[in-house]
This record gives sequence, structure tokens and C-alpha cells, in this order.
Amino acid sequence: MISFQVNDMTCGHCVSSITKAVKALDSGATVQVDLSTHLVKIEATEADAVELSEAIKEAGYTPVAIAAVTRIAAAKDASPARKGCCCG
Ligand SMILES: [Cu+2]
Repeated sequence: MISFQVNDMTCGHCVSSITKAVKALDSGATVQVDLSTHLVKIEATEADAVELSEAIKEAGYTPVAIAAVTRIAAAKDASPARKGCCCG
């Protein structure tokens, strides 16, 4: 299980964009998203954490690998690549 905090994922459209990006990279992956905490959990079958991170970045978001942060509070300091929602 690979987890990312994606603070600029703000609505259902963001969720589907990220899910699509992950599935495009690894069609067998299972993606679980918790929008309220901005968490994306991925059970990958082929892709590794770096590839998944790149795919989410290419979709226009700012993933922070949970393993790379010691506290959730640290992840909250990660600044989004852009402001506002993709759908706004
Ligand atoms: Cu959105």
C-alpha cells in the first residue's frame, strides 16, 4: 500500500482525475481516496511509489508521499502547485 497526501485534491472531479491517472499507469491498481483528509491510498500491481507520484503530478496535483513525512502536520505544510479546484 502506497499513500499520498494530495492537498490540492478538492472535489469528486479531482478524485476521478487522480484515479484515472493511476489506472492509466497501472491498470490493476486499487485506488482508495479519502477526500476529507486528502489521502490517496494505492494498492499497486506494477507501478512503484515514484511512478505513481509522477502520474499524479502529471494529472496536475501535488502528491506528498506519506512515508516521506513524519507527521500529518508536516504534509499539511506542502504547498499546492496551483490554487483552487480543477473544476472552479
Ligand atoms: Cu476538482
